Amino acid sequence: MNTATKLGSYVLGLAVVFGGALGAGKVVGPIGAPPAEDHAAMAMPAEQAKSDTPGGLQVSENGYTLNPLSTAIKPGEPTDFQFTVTGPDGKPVTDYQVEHDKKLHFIVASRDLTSFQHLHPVEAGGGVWSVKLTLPEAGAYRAFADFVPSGGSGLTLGTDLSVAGAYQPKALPPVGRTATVDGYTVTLDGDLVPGKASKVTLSVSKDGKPVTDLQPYLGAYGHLVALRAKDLAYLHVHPEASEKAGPEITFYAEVPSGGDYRLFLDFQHQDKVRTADFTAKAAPATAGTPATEDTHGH
Ligand SMILES: [Cu+2]
Repeated sequence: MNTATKLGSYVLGLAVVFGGALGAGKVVGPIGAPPAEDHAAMAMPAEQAKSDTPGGLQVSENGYTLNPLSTAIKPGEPTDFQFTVTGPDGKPVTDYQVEHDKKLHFIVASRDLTSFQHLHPVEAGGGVWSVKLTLPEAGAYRAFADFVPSGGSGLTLGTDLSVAGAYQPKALPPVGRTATVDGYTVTLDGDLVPGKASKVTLSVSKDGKPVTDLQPYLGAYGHLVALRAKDLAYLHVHPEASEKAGPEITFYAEVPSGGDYRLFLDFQHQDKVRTADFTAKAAPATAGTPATEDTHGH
């Protein structure tokens, strides 16, 4: 991060602090200000330095490469999927930093963004990761490995997976603010604004009643993954540290461009992890776009 960016973040950070102190709902940063990273920095000190290219678009980055060892995957059949991540020395990486309770997070989504899984492979020795993977239907999938090599910065590498068979691509689900899963209703508040850490609040209810006893999952009450439609760019979404077990879970999502995104929220209640999914549209970036309006107050 260069000095100008640091200074910009610092100034914007002050603006956010002052906005909060005055109870202002809207904070307008200087035109052309860099994205605010302050919330993320506070919540997750070990978070990687921000790079301009979104994660997940490359199979190899900074000398690290994702190598699938399993290729033949049949629709609907569990596969012992194995892979390695090789480092700059060409050898499988065996030393990882724990992030969100795990050394490596493994996300698999269908290319049409209608199927999503967040899995945690186990180490099979020698830097080989192993996970039981079932891809529901024939088609094209993208797998992401999200990890921090010890002594390095965080990376998300992506690789395509193919499942042979007749394939019917599905249209992107329509933009919406309500998702239902297993009798739970999850509502989405807040808007994605390109280049800004946008506050996004998800509220969980069941049978019309707010859920206030969410269980911590991977060290937080919810985990959110955002994937950009069309290229499946994988976005870091930072949870806001919270002692409250629902019904609201707050995140700061920073999207790099306008357009459609798929949001996948993992939350745990009554010992089961469920995923609520949404399609959200980010408005195209315009000069002087205000930061996300805070409709909930502090
Ligand atoms: Cu994970």
